[in-house]
Amino acid sequence: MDATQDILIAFGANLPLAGELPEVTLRKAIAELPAEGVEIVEKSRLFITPCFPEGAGPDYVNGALRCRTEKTPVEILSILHKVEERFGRKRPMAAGRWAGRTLDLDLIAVGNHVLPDRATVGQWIDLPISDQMTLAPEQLILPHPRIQDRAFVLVPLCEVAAGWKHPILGKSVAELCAQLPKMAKNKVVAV
Ligand code: PH2
Ligand code: MG
Ligand code: MG
Repeated sequence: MDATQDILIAFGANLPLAGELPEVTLRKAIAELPAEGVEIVEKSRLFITPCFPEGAGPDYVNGALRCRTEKTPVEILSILHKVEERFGRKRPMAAGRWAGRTLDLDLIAVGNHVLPDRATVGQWIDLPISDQMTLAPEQLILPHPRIQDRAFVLVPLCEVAAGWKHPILGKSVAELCAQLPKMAKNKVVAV
């Protein structure tokens, strides 16, 4: 892989792990990435964000990373899953698609890669909200198909990758963030 490409990772947690607060778990989990070959270039602040869907669980702590690595996208994903498992994450999640979690590490983008192809990513981007509740892609989709909707991803991402341009939507992180309702952004509060 091209080691100069920006790897964007969103992280979050809303359940304690062995009595430790989500922000403690997040800091420990992120600290494990370099040993796995994922170098952290920049880390956002941590933000408290209302659970999505609203009322489905405790607030999350969210943030974002810009990283460098020579790993492939699929290798990065498996590293993220491995670290999630070390911090109490179980797959598949018994409690459902958007259940609370002790640790969530989401691969948001790898440079301007589109995986598996533009048509498939386009379909996932356009998925109606009713289907988003029940359908989850089986293969890795890049860029992550929901970034443009989510203040809890875009606000932290603005701190580390404001200029990254979405290869399908043709907009930067800063532009996507500017498009979100003010109300949604105001609820994403730096710790
Ligand atoms: N992650 C989810 C579901 N809901 N809500 C917030 N605020 N932040 C998240 O990271 C989040 C969520 C599934 O990954
Ligand atoms: Mg995830
Ligand atoms: Mg997630």
